[in-house]
Amino acid sequence: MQPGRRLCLFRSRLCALCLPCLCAVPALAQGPQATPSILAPASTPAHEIYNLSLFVLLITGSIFAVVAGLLAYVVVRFRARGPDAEHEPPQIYGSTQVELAWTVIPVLIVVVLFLTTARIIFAIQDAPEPKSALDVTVIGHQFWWEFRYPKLNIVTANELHIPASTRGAPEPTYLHLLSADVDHSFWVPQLAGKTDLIPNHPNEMWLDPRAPGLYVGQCAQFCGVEHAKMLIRVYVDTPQQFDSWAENQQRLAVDDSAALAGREVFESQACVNCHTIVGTPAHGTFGPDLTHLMSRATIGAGAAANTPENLHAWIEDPGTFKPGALMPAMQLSNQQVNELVAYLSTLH
Ligand code: HEC
Ligand SMILES: [Cu+2]
Repeated sequence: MQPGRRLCLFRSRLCALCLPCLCAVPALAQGPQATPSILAPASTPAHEIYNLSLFVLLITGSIFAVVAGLLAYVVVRFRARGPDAEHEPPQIYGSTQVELAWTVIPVLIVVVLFLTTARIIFAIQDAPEPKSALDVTVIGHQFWWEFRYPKLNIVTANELHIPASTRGAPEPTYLHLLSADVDHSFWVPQLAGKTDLIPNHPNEMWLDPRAPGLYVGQCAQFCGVEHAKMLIRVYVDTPQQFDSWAENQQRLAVDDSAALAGREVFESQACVNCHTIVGTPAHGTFGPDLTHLMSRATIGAGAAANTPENLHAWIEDPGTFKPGALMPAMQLSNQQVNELVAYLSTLH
């Protein structure tokens, strides 16, 4: 069965049982606004987690209300007052009924929470990958994301493009999570829970957002000094937008003779050891693929906007934006940096 369907069935059963009002809330909160909020789910796994957390909140909130209510009642009702303030109240010991009640009821509550949670975890983890799914390999690096689309022959960084899924034509994206160095964690709260990227231990997760737009997230596992600047941008495109994006990514790098000077600087420096520009001798894989650098809104995994001024400052010294970044300041002359920026600016 298709994953979205199975989860929906489960959800509708849950709703019919006990959550008729709560299920309406995420629908209202849904939307393409870029927020790292867990309260605005926009993809099936995120919806499931959101509904589960409301269910847990409902139960624990009721326990709190009952306990705090009884406590308040007892404090007020039996406060010391009048003539018998001096006397101790009657002491009661060993009530089997009370003991049983406060053992059995919490056990039942914990069992219900456990089963509901386990059921949602399995429903998300075991969802079979449909044929229409898009596969993306996500590789965590200190301190940026590499995205590979093996079926489409695309490699990019930090900004993930995926097609919007529709009820009629579900197009979930399956992420295969790997790491090039240390532990990282992929977390876009509106789309799914966190999943770690662990060296030598491939993990998986999937997303099926329906509303096109930008969704933001970040690395959620401390991975080194620049961990906080390891941001993720997920662009959910309409099918047409996605196709034209993919088509552009599959092209070789633009070869603009006006930027020849910059290209020569790039190819004569160590840049080529760390960066790939498809269609040129640059085949490095230590840093982000720069073939279509201009198709990205940010540089340095969200550390700065992708503008000529920021590119200039970045090449002069990446530490301006990201002090622990693993790209060295290349000690180039101002003219060389200007030429490099002119070249990189042609890489659409
Ligand atoms: C030792 C390897 C290394 C060398 C040499 C190197 N870079 Fe980088 N570069 C990186 C890494 C790693 C990153 C990602 C840093 C981060 O985001 O934390 C990066 C990021 C970049 C970015 C931002 C890309 C993006 O999408 O975020 C640009 C632009 C860039 N490098 C240009 C250059 C240029 C131009 C040169 C040569 C003058 C160069 N790099 C030399 C490793 C290198
Ligand atoms: Cu990280």
